[in-house]
Amino acid sequence: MPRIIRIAAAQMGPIQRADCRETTLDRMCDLLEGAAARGAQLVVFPELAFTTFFPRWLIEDEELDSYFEASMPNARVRRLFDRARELRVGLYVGYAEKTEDGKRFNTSITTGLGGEILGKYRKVHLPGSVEFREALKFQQLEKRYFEYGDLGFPAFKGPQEWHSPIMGMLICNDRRWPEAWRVYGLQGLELMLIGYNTAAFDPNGGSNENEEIRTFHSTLSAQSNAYMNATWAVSVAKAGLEDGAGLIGGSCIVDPNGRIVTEASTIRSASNEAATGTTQTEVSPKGNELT
Ligand code: CDT
Repeated sequence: MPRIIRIAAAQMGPIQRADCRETTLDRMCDLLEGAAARGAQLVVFPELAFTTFFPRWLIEDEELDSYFEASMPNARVRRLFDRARELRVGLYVGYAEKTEDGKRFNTSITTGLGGEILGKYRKVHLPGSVEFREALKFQQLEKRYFEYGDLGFPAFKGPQEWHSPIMGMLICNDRRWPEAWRVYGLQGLELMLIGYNTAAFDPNGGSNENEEIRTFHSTLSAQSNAYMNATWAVSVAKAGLEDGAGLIGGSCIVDPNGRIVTEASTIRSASNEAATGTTQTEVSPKGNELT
């Protein structure tokens, strides 16, 4: 029997440092509504979805704190989760987490139809540096702001309404490391969810890799690892120019044969959908629908 779940990859456009949370949340709610109207049962948002990619800046004190969530959901983001629950849609959302004992992680959660947290993941492969690099306008300070994820790679089961898929989560740079996928693969992974913020070019003026090869590597990571682990993969970008720093798009949904079922064609905000099952023969005829 086919096991079909309809999933939306909610690629987001850029979020500027000066943008307010409410506006970003409005945008996320719009993407959620659009996806739900087209039958999505699960909407996948990017890494650090509520804010700009703040590790590119040296930030301290109050501003730094403002990027972190002390609990999830909380008052600042609750309406997204409330609406998802009303619509009976699950969410994957990446966010900056601050724990009760003051630890900071780059985290994602997946919620179920009733808003319950099905799984939580803390990013293991943190790129960048701890130290501020004086000579550079744009930093990559994930190692300064976050601790290495301490939850391992914990697979979890989706609800019966999604045909109980064995699910896993990764965050951005994690997707480039086959061991991370393999640990999930050994737990019987059927559906991998990934959010990312990947630079489209060196914002400090270097010219080592262009946007095309960066997007190719992103897609290649999803396709090759999906194939090698016989899993579906949903890989979702925050894309476009954030305060002059470019982010690739390239959001895609990949089947267990490593084939792209649907992908974003622009770096704009978009909700791309595909109905997924556990083999390529279970993909619905609407699998290639694009917004
Ligand atoms: N946000 C994030 O993890 N960015 C990384 C940069 C890695 S440098 C190859 C990424 O994988 O896009």
